[in-house]
Amino acid sequence: MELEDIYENIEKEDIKDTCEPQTQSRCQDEGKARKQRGSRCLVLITVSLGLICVLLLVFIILQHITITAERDLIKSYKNTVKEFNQTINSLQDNYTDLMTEKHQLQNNFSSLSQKNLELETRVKDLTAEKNQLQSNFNSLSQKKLELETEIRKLSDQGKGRLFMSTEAKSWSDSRQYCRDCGADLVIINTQEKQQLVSSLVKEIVWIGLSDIQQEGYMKWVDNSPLKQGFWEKNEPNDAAGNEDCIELNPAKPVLKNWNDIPCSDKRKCICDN
Ligand SMILES: [Ca+2]
Ligand SMILES: [Ca+2]
Repeated sequence: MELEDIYENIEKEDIKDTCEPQTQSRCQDEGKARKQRGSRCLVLITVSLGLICVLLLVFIILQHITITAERDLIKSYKNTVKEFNQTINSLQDNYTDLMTEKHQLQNNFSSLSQKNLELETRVKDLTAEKNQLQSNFNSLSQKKLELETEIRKLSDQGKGRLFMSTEAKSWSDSRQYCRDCGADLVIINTQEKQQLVSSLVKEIVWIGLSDIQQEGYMKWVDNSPLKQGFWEKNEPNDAAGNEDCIELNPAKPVLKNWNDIPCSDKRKCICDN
């Protein structure tokens, strides 16, 4: 049964119960008015319920939108956190690599510092050696100047002209070569002349000294006796009893470069006129 019918029946019952026959017409008018008011109430209730439904629907939609937005936001947060963690892990890996590289560079730096110290020490040693060599060079230059001065002095004094033969011969043949040139084998009777002859020759040569005439009695070619000898160590030794002629070896120390050898050996010679 519909609500409108129920209201109508109730009203009819009310009218039947309350109206007298003589006032039947007026009662019908009142019933109609009540019926109209009931219809308005019904419409009002229906409209209210509709509005409530619409409001509920709007509320539900808004809630749905809000929840969806929050869910998307949470999802976005999760992605951000995940990316942040990945970035942290990547940075940690980079940090580890950089620390390893730093240690390697520190080791390289230590090694290079050690090498630098060694090179500095080496440079100091070489500098000291260079200074020593420079000093020696200066000393030798000074000696060279002195020898050149001595050569000029000897030349100026007209004490003869030294020259070397071009062919290796025995001591006697070499002396004959000098004589054929108007000279004789060189006589060395001073330290200065020993230094001069030693500086002039580059190979072993005969000089004008021998003990041919009497063993152990050294004489120059002008028959003057030997006063000062510049012998090698343990010379003269007259080895095998057959060493009577004297050679000068410029490769030996300048004041210790004489040796007695067999006169038949072949050498170039120094002549002095
Ligand atoms: Ca001898
Ligand atoms: Ca000897």
